Amino acid sequence: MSAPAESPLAPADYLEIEDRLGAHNYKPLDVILTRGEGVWVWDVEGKRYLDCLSAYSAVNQGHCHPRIVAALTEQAGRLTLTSRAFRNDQLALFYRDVCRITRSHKVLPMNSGAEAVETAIKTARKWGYQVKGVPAGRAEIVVCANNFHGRTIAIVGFSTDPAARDGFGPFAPGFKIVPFGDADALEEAITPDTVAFLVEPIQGEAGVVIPPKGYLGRVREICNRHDVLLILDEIQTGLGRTGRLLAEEHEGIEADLTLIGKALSGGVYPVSAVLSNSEVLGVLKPGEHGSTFGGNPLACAVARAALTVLIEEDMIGNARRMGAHFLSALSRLRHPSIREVRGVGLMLAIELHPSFEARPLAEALKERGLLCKETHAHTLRIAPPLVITREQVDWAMERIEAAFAALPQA
Ligand code: IF1
Repeated sequence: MSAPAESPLAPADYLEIEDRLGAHNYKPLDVILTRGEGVWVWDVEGKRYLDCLSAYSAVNQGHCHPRIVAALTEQAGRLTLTSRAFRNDQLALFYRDVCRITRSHKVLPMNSGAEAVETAIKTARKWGYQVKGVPAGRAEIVVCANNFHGRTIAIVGFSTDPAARDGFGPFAPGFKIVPFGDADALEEAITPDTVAFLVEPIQGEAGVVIPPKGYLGRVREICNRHDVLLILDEIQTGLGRTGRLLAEEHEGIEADLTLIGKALSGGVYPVSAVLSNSEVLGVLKPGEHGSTFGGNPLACAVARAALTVLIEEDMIGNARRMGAHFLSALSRLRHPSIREVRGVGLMLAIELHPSFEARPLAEALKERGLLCKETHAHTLRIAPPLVITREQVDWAMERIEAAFAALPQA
């Protein structure tokens, strides 16, 4: 069959060129996508798939949401980039919207998630020296084992994943690692030089690891008592994914610094931000931090539209309802390979017993029209766009049941 007109290459040619010319830092499923709409994506041969990854939760609003794309094209034709050396007429509107929606006092816009994390680390250290009074050069930040916060040198330096870290040193000092979900371990790790605790409310890359109930509440209390900033990385859990605007709401707490990215643009454009609920961001002075693209008018217009549709179209409520429906359907799956099914909102995972690999399951689901990605060897992550309907969840479940039925029993 010949490829559609908009795809100039045959499928095999895409693979060959990527293999020959690209760095091999990914091992994608061999599906070549060319179009997306809502929960659906189409490959170059016209086959349709239900997207159960949502670009790692960047496409929470669904592919090519018309209102976000309209904001992008309208702004792209007017003004895209001024740099922060000048002002633009979109930045204030973005600040106003994002602070109102997240009830934050201040915001600092960046582009990628990793940049938001780096920004928070710099800000927390500066706060530690200027406000907390930590002696120069001594600031410590506590992080969790099995964290995922991005790919920069500082960030991979405090990763415990050998694939992310090994061979990339030397790294930045000043980080201490404690087990995730263990508030006592955090308290023991804190010293007078500790300026912040950086944590994901639910660990994504680790395999959708949900901490014990009450963990974040205790963490908040410990941070308060020791004058330590709580930095929540909500880059994956935020913006509706878990059925709340921010995952911190599940435990009724507020972070000092909250990091958002990914779905802040609906997957249309890289936009991230550091939100501050106290005056922590106030420690930064002109010249101390920045970015050529951070806060550009195109990003601001896109992000405002992405936040607007998330709220106006009740995607957060839908994530809560469809997440509960999906989780209860997944919980009824019966197969000897399944160790546990878990999730919050539409951040779901099926963990297999150690003798079963998740990758062949992802391949089998792809053949049946469902795109999922394994995380590590034994966990399959399921995270569709938040616009998914009950019928689409049921459609996905039929494929998941069929894929398990076709798996070997042992
Ligand atoms: C890759 C995982 C997801 C993140 C959290 C910061 C960042 C991420 C909690 C950095 C990014 C991505 C990046 C992607 C794989 C991916 C991922 F599998 F590794 F864990 F989403 F589940 N904090 N997550 O999850 O944001 O700089 O990429 O914009 O291959 O690196 P970024």
